Amino acid sequence: MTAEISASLLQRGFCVVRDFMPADLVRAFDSDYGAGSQSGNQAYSLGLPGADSMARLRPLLERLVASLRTGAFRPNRVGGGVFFAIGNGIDFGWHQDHESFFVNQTHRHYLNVYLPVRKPDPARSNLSIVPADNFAAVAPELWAKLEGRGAATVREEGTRRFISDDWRGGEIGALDFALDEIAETPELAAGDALLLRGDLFHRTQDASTDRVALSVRVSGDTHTVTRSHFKTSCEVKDWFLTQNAPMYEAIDSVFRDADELPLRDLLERAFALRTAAATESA
Ligand SMILES: O=C(O)CCC(=O)C(=O)O
Ligand SMILES: [Fe+2]
Repeated sequence: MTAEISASLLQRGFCVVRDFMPADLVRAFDSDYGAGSQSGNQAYSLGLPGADSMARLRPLLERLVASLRTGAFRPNRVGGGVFFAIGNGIDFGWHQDHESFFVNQTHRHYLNVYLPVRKPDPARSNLSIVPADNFAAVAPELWAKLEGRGAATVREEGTRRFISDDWRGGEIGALDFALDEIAETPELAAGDALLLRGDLFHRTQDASTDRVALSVRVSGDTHTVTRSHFKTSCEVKDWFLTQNAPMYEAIDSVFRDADELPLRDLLERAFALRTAAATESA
């Protein structure tokens, strides 16, 4: 099973693991969602899970991460989780994730563990995704520019369709086909896990049911991140920075003292600063 997961993440960029979470933990997350705690990120409305449920999920994630250790795709650092809920207005078009790219600066070893915890209909309100091999088969040159990356959105202007670069501004390339033509939509039930590489394009399948999914991110944290990447921006990135200002200010202050450092050090220093700030303002 482990070898299969590693191989599909490498070749296709995703993999479904059925019944990843036991039913009682799914129920605990569903009731966490009901308690209504919200992240301070104003870019979208994200719910926050409880610390107890996350502590119970963590060993399952650590086991998954350990099983990927010898593969060519090696996320290693389990982060926090957020809820993507249709009831909170989540209904995204085609994109590669933005904020994880602004922080990690690459999606080479970045994994989204996407876990529906309230799922009225397995056939609806899933994530539609564009598998890496499907993209590479129809547009190899464009996919070569996108693989391992993030912060990109499919946009339309009149009849023209293109992929915008929401990190540096401008566009990455034109699309002469719709991503829907090469997309796949794995059917998920509550408790299943969709493992999804950070560089895959994905969108909300539909907003017709009251679905809630927990998304936990696993970073590869050994590569070097640079001030110059962090300082590179455009209108869209500038907007994200203002919507989640305390986090980006903490990162900015780490880069005041360092041109570059391993991602793991950036995350630890920025987290320490934010904790200190929270204590001061409490
Ligand atoms: O839950 C959704 O519909 C969107 C989730 C998403 O974009 C993500 O997990 O990055
Ligand atoms: Fe996303």
